[in-house]
Amino acid sequence: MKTYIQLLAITCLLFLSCEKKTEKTSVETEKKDTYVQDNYTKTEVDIAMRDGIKLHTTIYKPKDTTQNYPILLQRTPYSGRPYGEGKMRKRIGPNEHLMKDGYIIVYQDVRGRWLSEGVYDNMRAYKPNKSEKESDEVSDTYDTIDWLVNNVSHNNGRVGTWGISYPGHYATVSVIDAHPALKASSPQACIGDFYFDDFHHNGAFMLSYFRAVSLFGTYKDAPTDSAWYSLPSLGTKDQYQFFLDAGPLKNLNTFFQYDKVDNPTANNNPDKIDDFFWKEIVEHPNYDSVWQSKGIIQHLKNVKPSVATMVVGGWFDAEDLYGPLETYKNIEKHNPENYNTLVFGPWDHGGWARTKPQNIVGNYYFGDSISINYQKEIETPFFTHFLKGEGDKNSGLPEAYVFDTGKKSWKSYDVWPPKNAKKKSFYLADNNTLTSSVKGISKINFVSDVKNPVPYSEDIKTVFTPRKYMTDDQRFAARRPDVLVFETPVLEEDLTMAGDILAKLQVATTGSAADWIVKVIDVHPSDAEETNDKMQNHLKMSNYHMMVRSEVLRGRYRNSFEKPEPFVPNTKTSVNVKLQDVFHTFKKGHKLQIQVQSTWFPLIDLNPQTYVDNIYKADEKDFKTQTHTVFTDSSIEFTVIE
Ligand code: PG9
Repeated sequence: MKTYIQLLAITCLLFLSCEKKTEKTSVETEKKDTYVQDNYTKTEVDIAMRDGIKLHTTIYKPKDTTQNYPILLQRTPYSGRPYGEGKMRKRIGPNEHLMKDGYIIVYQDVRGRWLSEGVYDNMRAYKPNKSEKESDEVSDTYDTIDWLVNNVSHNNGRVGTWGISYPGHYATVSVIDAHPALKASSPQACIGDFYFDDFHHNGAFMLSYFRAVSLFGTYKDAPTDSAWYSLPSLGTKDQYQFFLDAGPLKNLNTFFQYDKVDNPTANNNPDKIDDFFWKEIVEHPNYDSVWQSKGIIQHLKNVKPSVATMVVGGWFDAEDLYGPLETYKNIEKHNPENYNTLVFGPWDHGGWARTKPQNIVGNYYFGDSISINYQKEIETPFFTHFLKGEGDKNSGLPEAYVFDTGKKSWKSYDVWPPKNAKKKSFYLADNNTLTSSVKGISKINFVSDVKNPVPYSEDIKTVFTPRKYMTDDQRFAARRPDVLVFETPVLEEDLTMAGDILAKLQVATTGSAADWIVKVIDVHPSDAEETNDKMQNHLKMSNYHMMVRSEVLRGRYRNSFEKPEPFVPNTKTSVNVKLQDVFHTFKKGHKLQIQVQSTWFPLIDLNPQTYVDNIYKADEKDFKTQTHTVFTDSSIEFTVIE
């Protein structure tokens, strides 16, 4: 039995140790936060491109000048700030290990952004046959690397590029007509094409991106260190109701000086958003030469073998999934001799760059230290090997390092999709079933009400870009009459999907236009373990309907993204919807479920369901409720590993 004095002493000791720990933790945090200040110097230079335009470039150099260092370069539209003497980032480089290993780390404002000169263009088109003084992002990158290796002291002549999302796109750009000093590039969640990444999915406008349009759509008339654009304020957090009340897309033109943006002049009227990008979206609803010229995937045919690439993405990335998958596959396809690897984990957009101990996407928990281990065991060795080490193909890293989001474990393959993957089809049958063969052909009808579209999420909130829905529970949708549900019986053995998915729908509509959304869902058993104490209160893992993959096809583009076609009313029509790759085991005891619907609001805009030339210019009267039909000889073709 402890005496009062003893208890008092223990309490004091406990208090002191906590104090010490808190003090130590805060000192430690302090130490970590001043690491860059303590170990790097920062300079800012304006590098002249071949056409004379100067790009603002921020250079962090190790203070220790007893050795030479590789250069790690990130080109970004999001600013290389902080600007100004003595103002430094607390973290630099792809991760903390590389920051501490010692690199010259460079951030550059791309042309037309922030403190760089020039006029910005989204996904600025690559010009293969430029004249000497002509420029594009490829030449800007080449000129930048050339200046850096010839002007920054203590560099070892080897350069790497990296970036996530738009910066990831500029990393992809760096491997085209690459500078000889470029030895390694890691495009991560890299935008491939704005018609299939971010703002559009297969012809549908990502209405949930509406507020992001302004971030990339307004001109500035001089280098600036403060934002020259402003995001539209919707005046409500209920994005579903706001956009439903707003009606046709044309009613949103009021957020932009839609009629003024013919000439890319300065936006001298700060109260208004003078948005050239909105006009580009509105005037080009089809996959025409404007979007095609900006896509980077088509230009990945001659990547020098001297440039090693590691493409990184997240299976639940709501923004850029097409980009990294197509970037990896096209480098692989057109440059088979190159060192080109793939890392895809259980992450949302950029999740692999975070250092949170728990890896959770939305309400779904995948495990601890997944991104922390990736940074230490994959990303750091990649750059070390090619920028400081041997630089040969023996990096010791796998060709495809992919996370099975059902088993919650990593697998390495020497090719992606895996060699032994095979196609396996399920048919959308009566009585909400998925069957392995067609059991007669019947019709399943549903009313698609444009006044009551299917929500894409249960959450009442306004997003800058969508994110969480990619693993969200789909029971709320399954219980709507305008969402068709098809599912297997409880699986008696694991079913592992590894690769892309193709929904081969047989449909009809009373109208002349329709969107087709397909969702692949992992139905968890009723006794599923509650693994996430941060889950939204109204949810439980019991019977959790986890979204594994989803995609839309705007039906007018079923035969061509360039040449839209109406549906002939009440006529059975083939519509194929390609869904991006997955790596997911539907475990024994779970069920595979498919949902099919025609609205997904406001993730995407509403289809009028009567054919008009340009939905961005449709009128209220064009929007009509229709009855759609799915025939039971529709099938879903999966890529599976037996
Ligand atoms: N790809 C992402 C994005 C692009 C455009 C608008 C909003 C987001 C990104 O760069 O983060």
